[in-house]
Amino acid sequence: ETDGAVTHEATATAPVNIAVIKYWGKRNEALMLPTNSSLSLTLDQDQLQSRTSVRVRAERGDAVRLWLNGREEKLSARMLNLVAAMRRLRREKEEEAKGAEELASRVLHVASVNNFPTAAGLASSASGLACLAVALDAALGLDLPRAQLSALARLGSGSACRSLFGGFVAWDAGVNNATGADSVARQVAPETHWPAMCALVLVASADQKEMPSSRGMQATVDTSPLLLHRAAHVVPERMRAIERAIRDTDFDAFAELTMRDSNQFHAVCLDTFPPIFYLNSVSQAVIALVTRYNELKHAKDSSRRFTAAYTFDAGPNAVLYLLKEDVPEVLRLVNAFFPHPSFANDNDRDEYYGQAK
Ligand code: 2P0
Repeated sequence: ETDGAVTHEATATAPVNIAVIKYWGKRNEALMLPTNSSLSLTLDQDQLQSRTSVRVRAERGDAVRLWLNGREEKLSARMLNLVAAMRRLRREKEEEAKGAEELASRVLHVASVNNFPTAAGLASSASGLACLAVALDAALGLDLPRAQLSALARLGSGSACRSLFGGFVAWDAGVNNATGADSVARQVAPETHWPAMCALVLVASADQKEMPSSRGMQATVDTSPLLLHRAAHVVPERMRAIERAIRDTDFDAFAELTMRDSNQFHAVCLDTFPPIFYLNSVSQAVIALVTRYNELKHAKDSSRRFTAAYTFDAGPNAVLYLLKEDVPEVLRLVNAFFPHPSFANDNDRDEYYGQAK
């Protein structure tokens, strides 16, 4: 691109979040309203992040082009929605402030990279769409408040609304089906509230999943009676309980709720017809290992019941939540049971790890 072609440019980064009470299902797809509330932890931005640059070009038009991890891709309908909503806000601003520079109908180029495997069930859409909202906000000079950016990010991907906040973040389902105004993410506690809390991300496979989340959850909404039970009778109490566990920094309560909710999310996937399988044999081995480790470790020491809690999203990769003091022991355990294979050459290694490298 020549210098004159780009008039405004902004780059933003956004962190991944991993839910402990899982979002799965929309009651309204146009407004992106979930069937149940959810709660996640935003991970350290230095480890897993998306980075997105938005360039506003000199030429007029409503075209938007996207490069994801260096390859040009078509924008999804939801991304186009998000861009359209933010261009509308820019247009309103221009109409209010006479003489404001005309940016609302200019060609946009978006480049986004993840420093981790994309679409492998590691919440890449959450960080990616959160990042897009923040970068567009800056490139279009909107300067919107965080809560509004969160609601805009939700239009791109539900879980993205939680990545606008750090620490422990709830997304309340809300009850308003006309506007969705009360379906908002809010910070339950900042990361400094429980600094010992750590996440270990175990990559069992960096392959892209076969069933994208949005299609999978719609199939669940359409066919699973268990989802109705979960949304009405399980999640509301779990949201209260996990907020209590976080407030009291009660790791046992936090761990049990986390593992039970991961299990139930995968149960509703199995209850979908035809069924959806995100866990594989490695995931099952991780569940067995964590379960047995917790049992053996705390058989004699009844002051606690859990040292590590597993959770799985829409893919086979595990995230373990645990306290900092226990990281070395759990890492040793994981490395002993799942040793890194050795490779004859770089090609074999790259093939094994897919995009993860
Ligand atoms: C979550 N997941 O709460 C749950 C747990 C996966 C399992 O949010 O259709 O990519 O874009 O709203 O947010 C994955 O779903 O789906 C997800 P859309 P999204 O993190």
